[in-house]
Amino acid sequence: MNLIDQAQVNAFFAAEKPEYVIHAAGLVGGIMANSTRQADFLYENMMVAANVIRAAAERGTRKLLFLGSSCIYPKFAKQPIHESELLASGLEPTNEGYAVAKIAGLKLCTMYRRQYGKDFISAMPTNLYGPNDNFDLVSSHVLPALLRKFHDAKISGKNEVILWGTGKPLREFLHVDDLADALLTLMEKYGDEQTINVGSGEEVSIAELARIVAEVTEFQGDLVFDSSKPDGTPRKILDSGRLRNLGWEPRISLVEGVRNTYQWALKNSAFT
Ligand code: GFB
Repeated sequence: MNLIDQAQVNAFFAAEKPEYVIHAAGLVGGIMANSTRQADFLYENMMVAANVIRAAAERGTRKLLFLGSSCIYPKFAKQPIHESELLASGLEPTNEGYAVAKIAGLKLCTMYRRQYGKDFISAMPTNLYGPNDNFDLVSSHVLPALLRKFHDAKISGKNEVILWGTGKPLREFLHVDDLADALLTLMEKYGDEQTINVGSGEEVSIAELARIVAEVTEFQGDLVFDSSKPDGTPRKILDSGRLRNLGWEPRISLVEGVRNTYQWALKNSAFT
């Protein structure tokens, strides 16, 4: 089904009448994909959100959870970022299109709650990674990209890997299995109009992440940072206190998560 096509979405909801909807679909990517395809990222993610949320409201969905991303917050938001920072100042330019689409989606959930009394909620995860990730070297996020780069360099005997930017930006990472667990907690226990953050609380610099990936992939060469490529936002660690108050805690550490993602990628030939 093409979620951009409202007629197809309406036909699906009319036929299936889903009681519960977790909206995790969208056009997603890392800093390069976001910064070079801003119109696509804004249009496609806005259309998908509008179609699914509207159809769910019209077909009696009991609860809908809309997923956004930590990039909805201002570039220079106070860290750790509390949900109240939303729209407090300007966005990070490299992913403005995606961020505006996700802000529109979370606001649509809020407005359906206010006008029609719908139990529609939204959650903003931090940078996600894990099995079934996108390992394409241009469109992917940093963690899968580094797994592939270091693996390929080790296999081909190269003694250096080129990374984008300066390596200085800080990022928080959350394994998708921890995210799935958080979403079940939210579906069971959360019913407020304010969006809610889903973060691990564990942040590293890109250079530190590269060292973790080098150790996991047993790459022993040099790291070269290409500062002609964008760094993006300097830091975006989330304040996930409101979610922790619901009893959720992440269980997968970054090193353990990188290790199991690498094992999954090898087993599923994800680098070819
Ligand atoms: O994960 P990433 O692409 O997106 O980049 P963001 C994170 C950081 O890693 C940036 C650096 O500072 C990149 O310069 N980096 C270093 C690399 N080497 C690489 C590489 O080989 N590939 C990639 N991709 N990055 C995204 C948003 O921002 O965060 C999305 O664009 C979404 O919309 C996602 O919100 C969660 O973390 O900068």
